[in-house]
Amino acid sequence: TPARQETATMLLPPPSAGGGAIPTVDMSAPRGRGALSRQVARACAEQGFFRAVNHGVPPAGPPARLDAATSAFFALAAHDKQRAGPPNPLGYGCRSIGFNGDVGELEYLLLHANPAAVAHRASSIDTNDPSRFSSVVNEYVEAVKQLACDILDLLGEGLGLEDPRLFSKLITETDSDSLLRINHYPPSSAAGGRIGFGEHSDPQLLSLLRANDVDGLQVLLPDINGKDTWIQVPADSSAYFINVGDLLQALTNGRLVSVRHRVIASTCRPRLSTIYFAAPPLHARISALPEMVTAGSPPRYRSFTWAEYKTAMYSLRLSHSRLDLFHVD
Ligand code: GA4
Repeated sequence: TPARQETATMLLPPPSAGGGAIPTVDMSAPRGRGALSRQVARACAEQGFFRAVNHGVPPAGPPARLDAATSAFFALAAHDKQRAGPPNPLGYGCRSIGFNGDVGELEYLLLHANPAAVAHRASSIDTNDPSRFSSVVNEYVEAVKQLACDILDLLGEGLGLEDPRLFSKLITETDSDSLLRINHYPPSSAAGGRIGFGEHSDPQLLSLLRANDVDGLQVLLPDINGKDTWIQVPADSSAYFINVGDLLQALTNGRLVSVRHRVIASTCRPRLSTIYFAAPPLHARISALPEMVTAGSPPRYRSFTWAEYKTAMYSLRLSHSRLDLFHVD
């Protein structure tokens, strides 16, 4: 059962300190665009994960303003925060994750990234100045969406797609289903740490995470012997951590891999992270791109819509490898 798996991970040897195993990509393209697109595609194919530096989002701008607004919200009394909950699936949540019994040592805000949805939620999150809260969220979403498009275009180029902008077009549609999640992990003194957010892969196309300088994120990467190993991702508040989601794995017929990751809360300071989940519209049909299908690699997954995938994901536990349900054969 998933609950038993979670306990088991805590009994494993401590994860490797993995600064070196995590690819770092300098988004300012010091070696030119061609080299950058190949580097991004390679990281997403081999690890499904990389650290983006010189990404063009000024830390003192939208990220700092969003951190201030969300920290102020998490500092409110519990009953004030509950006004923005329960997460159904959007809104304020505390400990409980999803609808099937998953729990983690955290509280969070889950918002739809579109401005109308943000405006609708804002009045229960910042009762004094909802329009300020909305504009802080919207300007952050604009900045991070731009970075997401840059990365998706580089991936399209690096993979040699006939239409290199195909991925980014999915997330710039006005009815794109992208989300913003802000996680607040309280400090923990438990030996070995406690599960902040259990092992899972992200269902969407691409996730872009920014956090304060408190460690906790771990990714499951293949080591030199090809065996999967949990790698500790050293905190870097000036970087974005990018991971491939299930939909990008399906569209590329498995060329890009949706990485499993988790958060272990084990420090004396709270961790604050903000993740943008870039997603297509609900009606978008997901099937392997013709360029990714060859005689040697036939389609791995049956075609599905994002709406259909979401229905499956909300009916399953967090740790489920849900893309397996769509595997052909
Ligand atoms: C994991 C990635 C994102 O945080 C998220 C999560 C979602 C939720 O918290 O509502 C899910 C989880 C995530 C996948 C399986 C289901 C749905 C909790 C859960 C048990 C917002 C998402 O899109 O999928």
